[in-house]
Amino acid sequence: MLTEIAVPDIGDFKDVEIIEILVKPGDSIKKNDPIVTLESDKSSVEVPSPLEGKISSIKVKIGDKVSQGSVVALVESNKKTEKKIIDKSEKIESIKQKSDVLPETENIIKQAESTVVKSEKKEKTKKVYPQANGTDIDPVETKEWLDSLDAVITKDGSDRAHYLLKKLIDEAYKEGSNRPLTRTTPYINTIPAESEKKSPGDQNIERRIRSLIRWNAAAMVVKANKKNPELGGHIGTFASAATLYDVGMNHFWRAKNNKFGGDLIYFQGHSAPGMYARAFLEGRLTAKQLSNFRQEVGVDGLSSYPHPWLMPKFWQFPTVSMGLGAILSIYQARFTKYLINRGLLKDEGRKIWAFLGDGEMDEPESLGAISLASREKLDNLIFVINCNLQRLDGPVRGNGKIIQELEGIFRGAGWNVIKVIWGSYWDSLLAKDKTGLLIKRMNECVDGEYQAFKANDGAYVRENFFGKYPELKELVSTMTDRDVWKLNRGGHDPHKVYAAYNEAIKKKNQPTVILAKTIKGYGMGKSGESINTTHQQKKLGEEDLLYYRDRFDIPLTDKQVKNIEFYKPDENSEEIKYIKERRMRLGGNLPERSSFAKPIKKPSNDIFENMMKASGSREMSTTMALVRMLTSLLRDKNISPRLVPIIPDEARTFGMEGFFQKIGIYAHEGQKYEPVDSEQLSFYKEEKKGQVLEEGLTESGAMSSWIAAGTSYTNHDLEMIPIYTFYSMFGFQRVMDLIWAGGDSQSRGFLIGATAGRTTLAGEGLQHQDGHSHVLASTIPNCISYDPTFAYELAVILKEGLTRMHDKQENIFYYITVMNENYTHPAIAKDSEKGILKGMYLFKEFNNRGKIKIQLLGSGTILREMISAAEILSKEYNIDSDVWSVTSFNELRKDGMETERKNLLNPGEKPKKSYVEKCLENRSGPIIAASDYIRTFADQIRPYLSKPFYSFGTDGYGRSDGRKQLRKFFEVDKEHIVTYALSALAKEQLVPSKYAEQAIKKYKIDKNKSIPTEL
Ligand SMILES: Cc1ncc(C[n+]2csc(CCOP(=O)(O)OP(=O)(O)O)c2C)c(N)n1
Ligand SMILES: [Mg+2]
Repeated sequence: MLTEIAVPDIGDFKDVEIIEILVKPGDSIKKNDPIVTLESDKSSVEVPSPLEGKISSIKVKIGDKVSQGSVVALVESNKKTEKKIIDKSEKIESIKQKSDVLPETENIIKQAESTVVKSEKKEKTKKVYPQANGTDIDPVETKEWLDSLDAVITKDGSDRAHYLLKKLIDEAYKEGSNRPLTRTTPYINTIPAESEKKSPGDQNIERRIRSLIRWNAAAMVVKANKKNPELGGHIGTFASAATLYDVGMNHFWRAKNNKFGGDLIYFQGHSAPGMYARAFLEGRLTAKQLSNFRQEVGVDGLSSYPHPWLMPKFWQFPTVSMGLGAILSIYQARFTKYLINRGLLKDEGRKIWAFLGDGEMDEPESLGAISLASREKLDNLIFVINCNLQRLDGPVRGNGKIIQELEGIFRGAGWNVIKVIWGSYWDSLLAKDKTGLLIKRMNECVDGEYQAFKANDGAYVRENFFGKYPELKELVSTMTDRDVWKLNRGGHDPHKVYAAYNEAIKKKNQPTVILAKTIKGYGMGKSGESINTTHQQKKLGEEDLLYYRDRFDIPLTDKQVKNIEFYKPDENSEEIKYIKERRMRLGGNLPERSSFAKPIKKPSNDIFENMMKASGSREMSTTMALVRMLTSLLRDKNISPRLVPIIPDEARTFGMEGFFQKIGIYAHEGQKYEPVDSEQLSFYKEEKKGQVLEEGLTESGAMSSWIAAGTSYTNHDLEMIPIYTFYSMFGFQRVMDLIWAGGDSQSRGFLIGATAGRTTLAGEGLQHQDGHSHVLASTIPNCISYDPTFAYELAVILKEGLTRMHDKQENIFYYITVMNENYTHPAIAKDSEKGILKGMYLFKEFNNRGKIKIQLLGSGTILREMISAAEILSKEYNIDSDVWSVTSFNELRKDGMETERKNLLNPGEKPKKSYVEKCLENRSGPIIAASDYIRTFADQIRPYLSKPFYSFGTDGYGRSDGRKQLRKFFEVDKEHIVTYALSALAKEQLVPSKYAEQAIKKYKIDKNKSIPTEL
């Protein structure tokens, strides 16, 4: 039967233009295949077919205006008509007309009203309880309760005990008592000693290996600093974390190989020496490389911190800017699940581990995304926070306890928290502590005291920790001071760490955080153990080095120690065999960066074809042009699955809501509700296989997703094409550090600064109007940035970007600004592609008037002001001009810089010309350049020009007004350009100065107005 395909509910829009017809009569179509594309001035969406069949006829043509219900095509189908969407909306409409309140709603209201009356009548009995004030008012009763609990644990296990406790708490809450504080648990290990899974490793060998790694890591820093005291480095951090890394390396972290994708480890940035020291024992780095730690210029040295840019075969994740490792790893874990749920990656149970400092947790980026991790049930994510109680200057929480604080925060956010506070030597003391006094003492000490205990000795601990209560002093009375000193912290106990890791990897449906208590500068003795200056200790004297050697039994002679020699046992030694065997079992080496991703085939040319044509009288913004191109790319079978549109709650602003329905919003649990706009074409469709990453209001999170997707070619051997579209002001300015890390990570992808430009975004004012993102973008070496004006420029840039990043696999990324100003777009001029990509091309020549000429360079929407200015100059003043579209002052500068450098280094050779010079050298007249960004943007080409050059831009804070007013205020409107052009020509004595004076009057330009940076 014949069925009509009609335009569904398209929200508030009416009379929307058909811009594409995607089928023709005779075509077989499947359900959801796009039939036509509609475009309003706000967005561009495809109308999908509600049924399968064969197109019988098309009822519209391009340019027609349609509204909800307009028939666009007839389809021959076997099934019954599926005019479901419209039918349903009609039904709801009829219900609405009958009564304002639905009958069900009325019933609910009635029921609610009746209970309110009843509950008011209920008399509350007020009970008076004795005030406990933290003391036990009835120890016998307490004991009975505790005995009962003990019995339940013994008989039915801890899960049952937990259930009963929860029941009691819920009951107490219902009865009106304060809810007991469950944010934190006592200051003891989460895993009781008897439940620990013991490490299967050979502890003697592992200890020896760990000691060697410790030594070599410290020696590397000391050696570098002896060579050149400028070099810096850290010993204390890795010294505190060595066991945490070693247990992972020996037993847990699986490397990438041809059978498995590999776990991903975010190493704490300044613990890098430890990773190098292990790689040295594994035979991956040489002693010479270790000797060149922090020396990367002209020698085969090692980066100070993890930098994939500088050590692209070793480091995977740049982490040393505190906080970035945390947020990046969370979004990495989420992106891994995204790829799995979209069916692009096999679920191999890979884990993402992030090593973080306790001081680092104060960074907003460290904690800012933890709720996403639990909400998305990221059980592939494990945080290990090295709680050595110190940061750079002093204690992290001298007056409190960082472990307890973090426990509360992470538990509150829904994480599985495992505290590893005490080492095995404490187990027997805790077992003997029947009254709970030891735990009480553990709870009451603050971190400042815990730090002091380890900065002193056993006698001090006996006196100041145990000594507070006679019973506790008695508890350790048979122990020597040395024994007391040996009471170790959990993070230094390989068994405790093993047990925690083992639980963490098994946890389902929750991310895990391991809070490991350690000692900063562990083993450094007086030179740096647990003292406030530990962090920056990079020079160890001979005495300190000898102490360190003895402390860890390093088989080096005094002389070797004084020479700060590295130590690596023979290849056939137990240690080397063990370390290699462990890594072999775990699939290979870590860290290691590689990529076996296949390139993505470049899209066919016709995807961009439409954009190369003139838009006729049809006005559109470059944002809309971008949306159209993305929509077309989503029809390319090679590109489509790899596109990752990322949006931080701004899709509607950019007209991208059409993607919601077309490719779905990623939601790991699908959609559990019927969206309020389910009747509409662009309804809010969440699904497990959804492609859009709708991040909500988090530019940092969105940027982290972009990096995860942009580095997927190395971390998952799968190239993806992230396109993160943001309010341009909230891009570089807001998350520059993450973008920098994205560059360091060698991410590939597109960053789109939308609603860009200081005067193009009207109305929003000072905090929104971006006039400098391009300048910020220019500081990132592998970022290629463009400020295009016309749709065809954007198309050329996008096409080239895809080719360079995914066909040629260059490790670059693109920053492109798009605007929301609507105007018509001309067709691409012949042979302008190269110029568009290089940064400028001749857009138009005004040549028919006289002899006087001026060069006008415009970028973004200000190019249009330039074109208008050129028309005025031509018509009213007989002045000719060449109008250049500058797509990238940043690219022009790069080329200028490079050319200038080459010329200076080859003084005897004929100087080469920069591209901008070549464009302008045979053109006459002064040069005027303007953009919607601060003058610095256009100024970048000044050194490479031999003619008088004037640049204009939007320096100063933005403000609210319409575009015309704003451009007048910032002096980048056509009137100012005409005036300044006349003035520049007068300065060259090409025209009389009265022209400019007249223009100033004519355009009512206030000469006495301050420059906008002052207003
Ligand atoms: C954003 C940022 N700010 C400052 C620093 C300098 N810095 C490096 S490590 C450090 C202290 C880190 O303390 P913590 O996180 O506790 O690590 P620990 O060395 O104690 O393991 C500081 C301030 C940095 N790397 N990044
Ligand atoms: Mg610390």
